[in-house]
Amino acid sequence: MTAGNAVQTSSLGEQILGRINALAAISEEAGKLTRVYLSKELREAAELILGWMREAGMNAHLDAIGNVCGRYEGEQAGAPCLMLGSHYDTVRDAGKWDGPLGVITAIACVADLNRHGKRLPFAIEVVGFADEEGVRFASTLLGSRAVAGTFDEGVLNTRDREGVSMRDALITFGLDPDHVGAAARARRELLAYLELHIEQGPVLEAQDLPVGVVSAIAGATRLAARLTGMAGHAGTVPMALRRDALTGAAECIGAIEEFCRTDANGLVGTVGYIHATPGATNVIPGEVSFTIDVRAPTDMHRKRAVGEIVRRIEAIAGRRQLVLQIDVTHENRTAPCAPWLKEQIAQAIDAQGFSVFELPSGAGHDGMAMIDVADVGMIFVRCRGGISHHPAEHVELADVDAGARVLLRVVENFRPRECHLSPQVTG
Ligand code: HGY
Ligand code: MN
Ligand code: MN
Repeated sequence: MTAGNAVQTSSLGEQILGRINALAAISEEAGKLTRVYLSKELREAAELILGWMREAGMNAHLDAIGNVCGRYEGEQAGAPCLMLGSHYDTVRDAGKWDGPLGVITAIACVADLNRHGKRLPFAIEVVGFADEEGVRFASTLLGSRAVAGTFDEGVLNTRDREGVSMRDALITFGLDPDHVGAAARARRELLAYLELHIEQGPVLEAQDLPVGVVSAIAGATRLAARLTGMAGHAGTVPMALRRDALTGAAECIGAIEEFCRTDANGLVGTVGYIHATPGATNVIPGEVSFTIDVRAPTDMHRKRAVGEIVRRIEAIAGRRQLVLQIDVTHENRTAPCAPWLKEQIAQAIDAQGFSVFELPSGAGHDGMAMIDVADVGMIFVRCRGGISHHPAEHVELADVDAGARVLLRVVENFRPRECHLSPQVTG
């Protein structure tokens, strides 16, 4: 896509699809898509995205935490902005749409404005957040928390599985860990934060709709558990005398699944990672670490569930004479989307000839952090079978195009809130 008055030779969707594939080629694993926070592949992806932003007529830079940031001025330079965005990091063995679709679609919308020489009464900023998934370091939403001014500098000392601290990883990436605070923005600079993202669930497909309006983003609690028993000889220690950390963990994991499965109110619990040591066939595991991800439609329900899950794990550990260490590593409250933004998204969907359908997000998004500095709106795009966090993640070209046209329509018809138009808006 070239800036200026280039003839539009392909649909928005086709241009977006080409860039989705280009970005998906940047991975730290051959044959899989994995691009974690502060990796050299994330840096390579950042340079590619910054180039696209500049082609679209934006000033673009990497901010102090590693987000890619582009700005397209309005009629008056320096005006508050409508911020569009999503994340450009991925989970391990990821699909190519989760995150990048929102970033690339936002850039395509700005490029369309630029191609037609359009300037709006406000600026448009596009941000690609550097760490929404929280794969490398236990915490998550690091990029959007930095922008929202809620970044906890204590996480700089967390280490990845290779023992590299976030502090050192930032330095290797070319950033100054003591300078992360410079990424923070003031509320008065942002009219709203608007994110387009794949649904990552089956609801839009079941409704036979290409797009939807997000009502709220479900909160999440992540925990790290460690069970310590006694390693021993697999051939000589009688079963009744064992303190096997791995069979203890297995009972805990079964208990988590059973508790969530029998809950009637949408509770979900996941153990996504487990590691047993010493890890030899003929040695009884002495220590096991595993993660727990708990989500529910309301914060109260989730917190109650986390309390009950911890109690059940404590009881199992006690009965098996295992030492338990369990910590909350990350917690995000449910983030409601702003009614005035939902209304403008609904109008854009209707104007594009689609039925308006509102749905909650079970997946977490950067809007959970951005809500601390701006009102949040989200547009969901249908994905095949609701599959996500999996290489089979897929969006049909027509839906890519539909999402782009809806986002562009919201942007071109965006009406800031009255409070933003009065000069005394404070930060
Ligand atoms: O885990 C989530 O819900 C998001 O994809 N990071
Ligand atoms: Mn994700
Ligand atoms: Mn995502």
